[in-house]
Amino acid sequence: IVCSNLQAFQTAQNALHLRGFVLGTRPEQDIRIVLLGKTGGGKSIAGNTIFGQDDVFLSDSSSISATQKCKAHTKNIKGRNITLIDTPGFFDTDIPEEELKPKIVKCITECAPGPHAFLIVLKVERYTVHENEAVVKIETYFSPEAFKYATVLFTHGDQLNGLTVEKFVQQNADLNKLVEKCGGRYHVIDNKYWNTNQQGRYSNQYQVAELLNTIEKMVRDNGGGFYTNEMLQEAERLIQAEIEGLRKELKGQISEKEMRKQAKKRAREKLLIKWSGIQVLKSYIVQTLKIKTYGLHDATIGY
Ligand SMILES: Nc1nc2c(ncn2[C@@H]2O[C@H](COP(=O)(O)OP(=O)(O)OP(=O)(O)O)[C@@H](O)[C@H]2O)c(=O)[nH]1
Ligand SMILES: [Mg+2]
Repeated sequence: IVCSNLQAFQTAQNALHLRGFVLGTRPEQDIRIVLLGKTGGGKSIAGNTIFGQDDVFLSDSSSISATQKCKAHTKNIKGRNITLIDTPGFFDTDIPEEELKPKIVKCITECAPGPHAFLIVLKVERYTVHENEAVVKIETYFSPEAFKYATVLFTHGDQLNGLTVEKFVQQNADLNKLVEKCGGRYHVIDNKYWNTNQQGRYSNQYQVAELLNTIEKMVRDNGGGFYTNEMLQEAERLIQAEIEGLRKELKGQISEKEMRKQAKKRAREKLLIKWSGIQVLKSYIVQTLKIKTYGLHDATIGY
């Protein structure tokens, strides 16, 4: 009896493990990661660092706000399709509502049916009131549910000046609190000075590999699901409807990937009209980051 109990226990354990594996780390499953943070924090270049390329997302040191529109790019890293969604500085922007609307709608359609991970991009720098504001703002926008999917990514790691990143976080109560809300998940890169560091903990290569491990683990811990809410779901429904329309219209003349791209564009135009009555900026962002999460069973996957 003891033996068969043990066997049953092991079978259950294996099944559970397998379930976690199947749901969480299906290699064919795309992982969608959205980069969020203040303007000039290094979101775009961090995207390039993660992809190990310097030309995916554009950055311009001479302008105040370099990224004007959300841009998504997918690359296969170690057999896994990683999509990064770069955003403009949503958290500190004074852009008028009307200008912001299409940007947010683009972000929602690029993330639909929802991101697996939010990367909160913050600079390593001496603490200022200004920085504190950004941290507090992020905390108010993120619901506890959204924090389950969030990781802090520090840029300008060179400015640690020999301090360990753990010490840097500990030194600051608000930062510490933010990191704790993100389940203790954080990494540090330097988009300028650590590209050529080949070894050691403080090199981009090491930190990016660790970051992707952290995200994989987080996805697994979240049961393989991604963050979603009503707006993201609505966007996805519309995209799927547009794909169906295009499939009939074009009868296999274009690839699935191209079809989804075109469908997203059409969906965006419709959503802009549909959501035009909604008081945008704050409500969009708040709604995007709040509400509930669906597990894999409720979600559409496979692209
Ligand atoms: N030294 C150093 N400079 C960096 C680092 N990351 C970004 N920069 C510089 O900071 C500036 C802004 O970087 P971006 O990646 O464009 O910042 P962003 O967050 O995308 O900014 P917006 O698109 O305006 O929201 C650029 O001039 C970068 O070269 C870093 O880790 N170290
Ligand atoms: Mg940018």
